[in-house]
This record gives sequence, C-alpha cells and structure tokens, in this order.
Amino acid sequence: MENNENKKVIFSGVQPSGVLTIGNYLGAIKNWVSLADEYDCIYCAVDMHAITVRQDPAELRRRTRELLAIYIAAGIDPEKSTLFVQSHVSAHAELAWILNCYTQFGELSRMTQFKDKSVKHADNINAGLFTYPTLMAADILLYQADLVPVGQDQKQHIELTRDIATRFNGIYGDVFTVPEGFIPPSGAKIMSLQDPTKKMSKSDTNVNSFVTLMDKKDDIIRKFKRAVTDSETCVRFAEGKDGINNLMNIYSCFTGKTHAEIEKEFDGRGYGDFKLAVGEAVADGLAPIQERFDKIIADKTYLDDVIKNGAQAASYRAQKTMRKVAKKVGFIAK
Ligand code: AQP
Repeated sequence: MENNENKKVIFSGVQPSGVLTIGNYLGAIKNWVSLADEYDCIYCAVDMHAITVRQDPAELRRRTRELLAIYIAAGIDPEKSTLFVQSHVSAHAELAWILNCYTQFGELSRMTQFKDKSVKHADNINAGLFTYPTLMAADILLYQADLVPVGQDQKQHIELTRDIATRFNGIYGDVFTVPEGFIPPSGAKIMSLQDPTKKMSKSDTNVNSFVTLMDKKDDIIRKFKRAVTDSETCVRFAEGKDGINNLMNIYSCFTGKTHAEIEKEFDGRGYGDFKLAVGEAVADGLAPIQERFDKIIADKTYLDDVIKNGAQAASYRAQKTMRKVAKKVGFIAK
C-alpha cells in the first residue's frame, strides 16, 4: 500500500442494492477515480446500508463482491486506495449507535431520502431506514474524512454529518474532522430515462429507466431509443426539456463536449440520431470497464485478498477514532 500519510482523506461508498447505474458512476465513482492520486482514499461497499431495504441474502453477497470488482474495473487501484466491505469493520455499527444519541429525531425526520423511501417501501419503514444518515455519518467520521464525493441526492446527508460532527466536537473538543461534500459540476444528478423528473436509481423496478455499467451495447442503445423526451425535434438545453437535458448531460459526461457543442453537432438532426449517438457514446465508454470487470470477478483469490486486506487496513484506522470517542463519552477502556 502506498504511503498516503500527508494527504487529505476521502471517504465514499455505494450500496450493493442493485447493479450500478451510469448515475452512480457519473455522480460518484468516476470522480473517485479522478481524485485517487491526490488524496488518501477509502472506498466502501455499504452492505449495512443496503439491508435497510429487504435484500435477497445470496444476491447481496454476490453484488457486494461485484461492487468491489466494479470499483477496481473503473480505475481504483487497491494498492493506492483502501477498498473494503462495511460490515467487515464493526466500528461502523458501534459509532453509529453513539452518534444516534447525538442526533435529533426532528433532524432525521427531515431527510428527504427517508421520506422518499418510506413511500417506496411503505410495508417496511424500519428503524434502520430512519437512522440511515447516522450510519452514514459514522462511515465518514470514523476515517476523519476531509472530503466526501457523492451525487446531489446525498447532499442533505453530508450536511447532517457536518452538523453531528460539529455538535460532538462542541461538547468534547476536536474529535472529528468536519467533512466537506464534493458534488461534481456535471453528472451529479442523472435522471430516469422513463421519467426524467425522477433520479435514475439502481433499484427502480422499471429496467428501462436506467442503464447499468454491465448492460450490453444493444441494450444500451435500445434503452436510449426508448428514453422519454418531448414533442419538439430540436436538441437544445432548455427549461421544460427534462428528457433532452438529461441525455445532453449524459452525452457531455461521456464525450467531454459542452452543451453548446452538442447543440451544434445535432443542429437540424432529429432526436433519433441524437439518441443513437448517446447510446453509442455510453456503450463505448463502458466497454473497457466491462472488459476489466470480467477479468477481476473471475479471479476469486485476487478479490478475496483485496477484501481481506481492505478490512484490516480500514479496521485499524477506524479503531483509532473509536478509542478516542469511547473515552470522550465515558466508556471505560477495554
Ligand atoms: N441518479 C444519480 N445521479 C448521480 N449520482 C447518483 N447517485 C445515486 N444516484 C445518482 C450517487 O451514487 C452514489 C451511491 O449511491 P447509493 O448506492 O449509496 O444510494 P442511492 O443514492 O440511493 O443510489 P440509488 O442508485 O438510487 O440506489 P437505490 O436505488 O438502492 O436507492 C451516491 O454518491 C449517490 O449520490
């Protein structure tokens, strides 16, 4: 493992609650890769968060391994960054409990993700869904993270994490680093292809609403062909054109072209041409990730080692913070 001692710390994670979408990739993972050299990075598969919604156990296990393989395939080097599984480091649950006691019911009640998921999973509004943000605060604060690269939807949780850290520090002195969110200038909120007023989500029941990192070229092109747009025929970025705006954002993220350049490229051409170009750009962008993924997932020993080494490195760092916190709140030493 590289010596990262003097670098600022980054922490982030994704739930293994489905196959990753291009939303997860553009909003989070792509930026993790670009920040990896400059920072001391810790990236996690947050399986404990995933069980706030009912999961099939065998599927969850498979997806957790696949998620780590995707991190590596997307360009994160486990020799330079720490990659691990959340449930392998018990300090996450321990600190989450303590932070629950420093978080107000009213604060958690205001979280929009809780409200949205309570509607989506009305038959299972469990306490874990409610306290999801304190577990997320624990994830981040355990590693004294300076920066947390996430999509727009997680901004409110980062703000709550800052509030909890500031409150705790106000009582006990400087225990936690108060982290900053890093929300990318483009790709922070990729919308559903079937309802462009809604965020693209990996657990959406309509498979045509998202493109996964593992979708094959034909499926990608078909999904973009079916994407909901509007009754105009002009490719331009404008208010009220949610579907086209979303496709332009996706195309821009995969090609590096600006909105003005895209408008010029498709001037006088219909939506059909544009959708095909978006599909091809996405398929071409994902192909090398898919190729690397296939190799990594097939190498069981390699992935097992990454998981084991990552858990050890993360546990060691997490324990340092836990010892400090336990002492501050008045637990006797082990
Ligand atoms: N549509 C999106 N656009 C940009 N970024 C996104 N993220 C999620 N959706 C989009 C970012 O991806 C990271 C991982 O998210 P997560 O798995 O922790 O949970 P989530 O935000 O709830 O993502 P999903 O895909 O919507 O999962 P499900 O369907 O299981 O709830 C985060 O940084 C997030 O901001």
